Amino acid sequence: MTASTLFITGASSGIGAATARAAIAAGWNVGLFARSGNKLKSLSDELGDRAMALKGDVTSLDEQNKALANLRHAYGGVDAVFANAGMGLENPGTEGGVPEEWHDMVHVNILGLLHTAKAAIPHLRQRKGHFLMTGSAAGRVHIPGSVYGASKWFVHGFGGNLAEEMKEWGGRCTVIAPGMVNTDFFDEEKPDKLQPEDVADAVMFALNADPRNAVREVFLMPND
Ligand code: NJP
Repeated sequence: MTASTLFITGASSGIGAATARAAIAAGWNVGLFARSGNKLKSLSDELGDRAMALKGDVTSLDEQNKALANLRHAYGGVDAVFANAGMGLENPGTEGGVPEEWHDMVHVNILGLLHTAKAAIPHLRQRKGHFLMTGSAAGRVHIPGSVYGASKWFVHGFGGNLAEEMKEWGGRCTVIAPGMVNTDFFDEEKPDKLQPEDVADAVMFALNADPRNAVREVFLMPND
């Protein structure tokens, strides 16, 4: 049987890189998309022939269209896409927030996700495929003044709407919503929080569910 193929944005570190490792272990091909070409190269070297480094920026629809076309050319099609690229803010809150930082974050967390979906759907439609996106615990509760959290509320709202759209042709859509995860997202280590492998497990759970079962959201929290 031909291996299925997963495109991952934000694959150069943290949750995206852990998911790439889990998917390879489960027999998938993976396309690794992020801006850091050197990190993608070393990860694809580690993962072998079933991994492809695809350097690009999620804020560019064109770069994602090209990456997905290259991935399809290499492996014959794209069965699943994990829209995981995202960034936080140095300056939290609304009164204390910095508009230039909001601008960059909205372009990655919101418009980048929309571009990933726009680029991915034509591929996924051909295979009744699966679109997953990284939301957040911060997209499920209200946090005082959090603009980052509000960007993840967008992810959760869009995820539900996209699930309804994809259902029309048999596709599935899942929001992966973790609490704090020990990744480069933070400047210091978070050993007591979730590990990126825990989130990768959640992605694989949703991907592996029987096709009759559309897992709409996986919400996971550190048990500390
Ligand atoms: O963090 P990190 P995570 N174009 O910093 C990429 C969400 N989340 O794994 O481009 C393309 O290791 C960046 O790659 P590069 C969070 O909001 C986290 O924790 O090379 N890619 C890197 O691969 C985010 O959505 C926590 O710099 C771009 C990746 O994004 C997702 O989890 C909790 C890009 C970030 O990896 C993965 O973050 C939660 C661009 N323009 C949700 N900009 C948590 N860690 O606690 C960034 O609820 N990337």
